[in-house]
Amino acid sequence: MIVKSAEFICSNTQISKLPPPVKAEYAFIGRSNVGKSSLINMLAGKKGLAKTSQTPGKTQLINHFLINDNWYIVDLPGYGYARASKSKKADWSKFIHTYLDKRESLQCVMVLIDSRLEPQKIDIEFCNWLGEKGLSFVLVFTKADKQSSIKTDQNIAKFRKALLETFEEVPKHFLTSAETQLGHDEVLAFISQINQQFTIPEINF
Ligand SMILES: Nc1nc2c(ncn2[C@@H]2O[C@H](COP(=O)(O)OP(=O)(O)OP(=O)(O)O)[C@@H](O)[C@H]2O)c(=O)[nH]1
Ligand SMILES: [Mg+2]
Repeated sequence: MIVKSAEFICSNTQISKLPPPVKAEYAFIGRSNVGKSSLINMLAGKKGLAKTSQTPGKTQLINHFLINDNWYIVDLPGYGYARASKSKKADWSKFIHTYLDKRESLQCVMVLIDSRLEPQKIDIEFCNWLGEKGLSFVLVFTKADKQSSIKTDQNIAKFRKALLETFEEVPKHFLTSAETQLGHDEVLAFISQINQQFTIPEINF
């Protein structure tokens, strides 16, 4: 897929104010600072589209970006931001879980995992929650440029093994780098394939 246009549509804290669920939508989620906003910019080919930061906790809203006038990328706040207050963490968590569970047009959750790290409990737990809810998801390993491919492969293998404790089959995964554009074509091809089968969901108002 070639991205011809990418535009910011809206930021929200309220589910009721999201754009109508009439276009295919892909949520990008993962731990704070994993590289969600950077990956979105890399895929969209537009550097300043989603705001990135070295300080975790930058993205605090549900942000919709319209790609090719046809489908949405959604940038979500990271989970596990240690310095947020307990009540704020609980608020975000409830809000994100409600969004993921209820959004009719959500086609796939892109779960971002830092490829430099050994499996983290919080990521495994999040995947397990998606599994329990029956939401389809893929794993997107980020920051592949930061270490040797041997190390990356080891971490991916460990993560897949950890998921096999609760899943019969491990979901598809992608290896990416916002720096080198690794994974750009593969992730967009995957999304394009799903888009072709998208039909507007029936909504009960
Ligand atoms: N080397 C390298 N650095 C990256 C990559 N992706 C992100 N970063 C850096 O990691 C930091 C966090 O990136 P963001 O894209 O803001 O991360 P985020 O997941 O959106 O963070 P929050 O919105 O705070 O949850 C920034 O300093 C980025 O430049 C990558 O693929 N390679
Ligand atoms: Mg962000």
